[in-house]
Amino acid sequence: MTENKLGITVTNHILMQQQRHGDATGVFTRLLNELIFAAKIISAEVNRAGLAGILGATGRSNVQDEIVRKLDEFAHDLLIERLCRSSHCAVLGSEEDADPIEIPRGYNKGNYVLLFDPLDGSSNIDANVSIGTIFSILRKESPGSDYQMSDLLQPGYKQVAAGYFLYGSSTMMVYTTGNGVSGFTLEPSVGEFLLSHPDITIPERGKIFSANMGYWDYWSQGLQDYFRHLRRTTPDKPVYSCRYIGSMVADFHRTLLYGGVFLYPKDTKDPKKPHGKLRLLYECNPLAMVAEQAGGAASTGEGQRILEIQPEELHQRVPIVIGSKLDVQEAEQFISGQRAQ
Ligand code: P6P
Repeated sequence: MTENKLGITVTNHILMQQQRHGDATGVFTRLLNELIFAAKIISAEVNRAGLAGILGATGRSNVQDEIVRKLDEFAHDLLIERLCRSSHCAVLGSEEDADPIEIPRGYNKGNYVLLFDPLDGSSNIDANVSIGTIFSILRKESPGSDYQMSDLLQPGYKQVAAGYFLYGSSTMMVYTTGNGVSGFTLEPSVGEFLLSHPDITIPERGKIFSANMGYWDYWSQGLQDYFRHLRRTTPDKPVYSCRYIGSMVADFHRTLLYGGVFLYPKDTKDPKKPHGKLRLLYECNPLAMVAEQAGGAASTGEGQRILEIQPEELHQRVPIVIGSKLDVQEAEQFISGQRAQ
C-alpha cells in the first residue's frame, strides 16, 4: 500500500521529525502540543468572535500603542497559561507585553524560549479578515535556571523551530524545525491538524507583490523604481499583480504558496518607526525561517539576511522583503540603486 502522507496528524509528524533527529525525549513534542492546543481554542474563539460579544476594543492599549482587541488579550493569556503548563519554557516574549514574561512560581521551568505574536493582524479582527499566531522557539543558552535577556535576543538562525497558525477560511498550521516546511489543516470534526501541505516549497519567482502602496510618498527612490518595474511588462517578466491583506500571516502564507514577494520596508511616515512596523523577534524571524526552509529568502532589502540580525531589544522593528528568492534579490538590486528605471 502506498504511503498516504496526507492525513498524518501534526503530533505524529512532530514525533517522526524528532525521532529522525535524535530528540526522542518528547520534550519538544510536548511544547509544540501545548501551542497546538492553544491554537485550537483561539481558532474556535476567532470563528465565533462576532457571536461571543468578544469583539471590540478593550479600551486599553498595549506596548505597541495599538488598541488591544479582546481576542488579542484572550490569545495572549491563553498562550502564556499553556506554555507555562508545558514545564519546558525558561521565559516567554509576547507582542502584547513590554517585558519578558517569567514562568510563575508553581510551574517547572525548562530550556526553551518562546517568542510569539498572539494574534497578528488584530486590526482586521472586526472585519473578519484572516489573522494568525506567529511563534519562534529558541533554546535557552545562559547557565542556571534563571533566564538572561540574551536568551531572548538571539539571532534568527538559532531558532530550533518556527511557524504560524492562520485563522482563515480554514485554520492551518505551518511550521519548520529546520528540515523543510509542512502545512496542516484543522479538521474541526475531529479537532486534529492533518497534514495537507507536505514539503512546502516557494516558487523561485512569482507574479504577485504585496505592500501597502498607500505609503508610496514615504518610500525611497530605489523602492519606487522597483514597484514601477513590477508594474511594467518586460521581455523577461509579466506585469505583476498587487495583493495586500494587511495581516502579515495571511500575506506571507499566500506568498509562500503562490510565490512573489511581501515587503514592509522602512519609510519616513512615522519618525518613531524609522525601520518600518514589523517586529524582528516574533514576526520577521519566524517567517524568515519558514521562507528559507521553503527555498525562499528574507532580507532587510539592503542586503542583510533577516536571520543574521543580532537583536538589541525585545520589540525591535526591522524592514523586511520576504518571498521567492529571485524576487527578493531583484528588490534588493533596485532598493540599493544597482538597478534603476
Ligand atoms: P499597515 C497588522 O497590524 C500588522 O502588524 C501586520 O500583520 C501587517 O502586515 C501590518 O501590520 C499592516 O500594517 O501599516 O499596512 O496597516
